[in-house]
Amino acid sequence: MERVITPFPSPKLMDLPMFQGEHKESLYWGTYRPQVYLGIRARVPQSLVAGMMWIIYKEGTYFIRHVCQDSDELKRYGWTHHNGRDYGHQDLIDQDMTLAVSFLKSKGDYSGYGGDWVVRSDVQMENSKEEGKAHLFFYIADEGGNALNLGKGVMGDHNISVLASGSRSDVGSWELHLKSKDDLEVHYAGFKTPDIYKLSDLVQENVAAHAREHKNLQLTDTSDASPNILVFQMSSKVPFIVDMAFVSGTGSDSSHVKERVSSLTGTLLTSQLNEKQKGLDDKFKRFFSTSEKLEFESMEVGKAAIGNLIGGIGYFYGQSKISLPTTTNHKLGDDVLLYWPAELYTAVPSRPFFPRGFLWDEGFHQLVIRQWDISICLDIVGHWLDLMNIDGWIPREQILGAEALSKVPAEAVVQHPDNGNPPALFMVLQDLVCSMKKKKFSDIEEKQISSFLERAFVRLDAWFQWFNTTQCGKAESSYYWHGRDNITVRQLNPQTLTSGFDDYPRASHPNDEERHVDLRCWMFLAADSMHSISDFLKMESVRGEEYKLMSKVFSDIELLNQMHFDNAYGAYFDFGNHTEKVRLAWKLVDGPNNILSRQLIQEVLEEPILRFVPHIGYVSLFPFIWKIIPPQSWILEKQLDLISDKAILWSDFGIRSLAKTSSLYMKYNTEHDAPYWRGSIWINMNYLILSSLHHYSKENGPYRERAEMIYNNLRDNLISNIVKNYQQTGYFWEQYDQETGKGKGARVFTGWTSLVLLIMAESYGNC
Ligand code: 6A9
Repeated sequence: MERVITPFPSPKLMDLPMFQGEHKESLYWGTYRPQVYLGIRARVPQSLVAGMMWIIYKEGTYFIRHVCQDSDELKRYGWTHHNGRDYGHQDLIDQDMTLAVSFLKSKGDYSGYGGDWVVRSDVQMENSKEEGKAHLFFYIADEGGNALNLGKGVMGDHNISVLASGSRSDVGSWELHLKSKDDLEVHYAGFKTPDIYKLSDLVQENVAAHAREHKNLQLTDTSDASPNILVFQMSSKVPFIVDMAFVSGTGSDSSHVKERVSSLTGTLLTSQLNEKQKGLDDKFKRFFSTSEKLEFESMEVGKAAIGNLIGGIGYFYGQSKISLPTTTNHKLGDDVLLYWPAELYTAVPSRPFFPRGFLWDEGFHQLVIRQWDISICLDIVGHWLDLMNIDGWIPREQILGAEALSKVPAEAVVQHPDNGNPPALFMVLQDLVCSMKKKKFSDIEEKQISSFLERAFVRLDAWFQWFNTTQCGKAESSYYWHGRDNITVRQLNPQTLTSGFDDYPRASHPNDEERHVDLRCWMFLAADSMHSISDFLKMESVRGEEYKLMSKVFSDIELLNQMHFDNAYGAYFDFGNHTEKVRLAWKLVDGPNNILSRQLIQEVLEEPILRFVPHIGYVSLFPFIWKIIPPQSWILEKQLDLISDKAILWSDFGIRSLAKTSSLYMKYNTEHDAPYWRGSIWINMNYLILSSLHHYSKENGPYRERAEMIYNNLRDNLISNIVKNYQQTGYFWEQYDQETGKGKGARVFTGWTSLVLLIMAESYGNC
């Protein structure tokens, strides 16, 4: 077998006892399909999956809603509340229809493995159309292809509520029940197909075919034998409420089913939901003692931030596509390998745009999640570390399974084993060690975290070594993100996707002389974390000592300054083969079949030389961000100058990714690639900058007060702008415009933008 697809040969974290038994069962079912507006599944490769659709009437046409799509233009949706375990609430506002959806899980004496769950949908409409009718669809599908049985409740008889039933090896016999006080018309269709992700189209076609003949919206049964998907349509005058209850383990003691269903639905459900909601609010108050300064509205936005991040957690299963390393000889078309089939439980950056795992994003997500539920945090980090191959590499973007694949353009699917991505998970691990030292965890939690770290150690060590050997630079203790394109003439400045900062300007002419200051600082974080972990675990190993030394080297200010500090600017820079005199110009270029075409081509007006790359922005703040600069140093003052200067990095809405003074500020990288990390405000980096300002505002020194003042202003700016955008648009955004404060890029970006909650709570994990 090729090395790149060989798993790291040490016991898996997910096999630890702490992740078995009750823990595993308690997280079995969940809203683990963030890619659809409502999707439920179990954390198992071939699960039973459930989900919801509805029909909306817009500009003379009917549309089926199912997969989260920005083009659906919902006014608002997302989990305003979710505890990651047994309760969630989401409001979806589509045209004049409001769908309030609650999810609740409960494990009773007679439940099968993983317990029972219910989805309540409460449908309201402002101005009724088509006689005020609404159409909801609820489906249940077996990924394993097992046939499902139709229940008698499809006839709409309120006394018989079972819609579907079946049996599986994991949960035993199960039944899906529908309960509603309202007068519902129920229709159904069964389908047999392994491509569950194509269900929107199947339902759309089915309904449309019927509508053409009969002029009404109604699902018609297909003649598929032994269907593995059953779709139920419930139509009624609005307003109406539907409870869909899933009970398992029904085979052994069917006499209790009726009772169980009624305790999960109707008024009994209402009171359970109220109780859960109250429990969640209480926990929120206990966990995030946000300062009194905050208004009630901001708190609600903070709650939605964590609700969405946690409600967006997904479970994925599949095989990544990996390209063979460039050193291997291979035939064309032979160059893509499949990683081993793997499970991933992870939060996601954005449900409509990027509903899948991203390595460095996850480090930021876990800063929030670890405060809410440490077991969920460790479970997620464990899944990620188990994705490591024998070389210590973890693929950056996880596109697992047909459903995930269907959302990504072919050219973006393949992961390259030479490509890194910041080891941001160390931020969480270091934070955990630090909190343990301060005795912030219970004894049981501390035991679990310790055994987690003990087992993780070899993997983390290998991860560090992967960076240390594959991403090192020519000069001693220098590093650079390998894999930049040094042939292309199409980009103004060749991208560095690996760094996470995509188009942030680096040396104009990539070569092996490059030194990237952000990566060197990530190495510091990694070495420093490894040192604290080995120290905490009292490992008398040589490795521990080595990490201590390395972290000293990486934080040696003299050495750092020699390699990255530009005295003239008073700033830290990348180093490399560079010229500032590069632009894009239209040129006639020879294309296929000797056809000339006009294209935007990079034009270099001056020979590049080895020098500092003079762009001030997020990358140049890394030594400040990791608190390497001594509090007494004049360099700290310089950093504060750069940060607080309106003509450079400061804006009323947060710190810009790239200085206004940079030659590439807000520049397109190609004709179509708009600036991304070339000016706009990103919340993950603003959080780290705040964290550092907070640190320096507590350290004695000549700049303490100034740091404090900047800290307070920046924090206020960030909170008020994110809250304002949330209130105006109903969404969290991927970035915020540095001139207007307006959210931009992907909306429903509930990944690292949710750090706004920690900003509100002034929680920076500084030890
Ligand atoms: C390409 C698009 C319909 C870009 O948040 C995830 C990442 C960050 O890790 C990275 O730092 N985002 C940032 O620069 C989004 C990346 C999306 C790439 C997907 C295919 C198809 O989507």
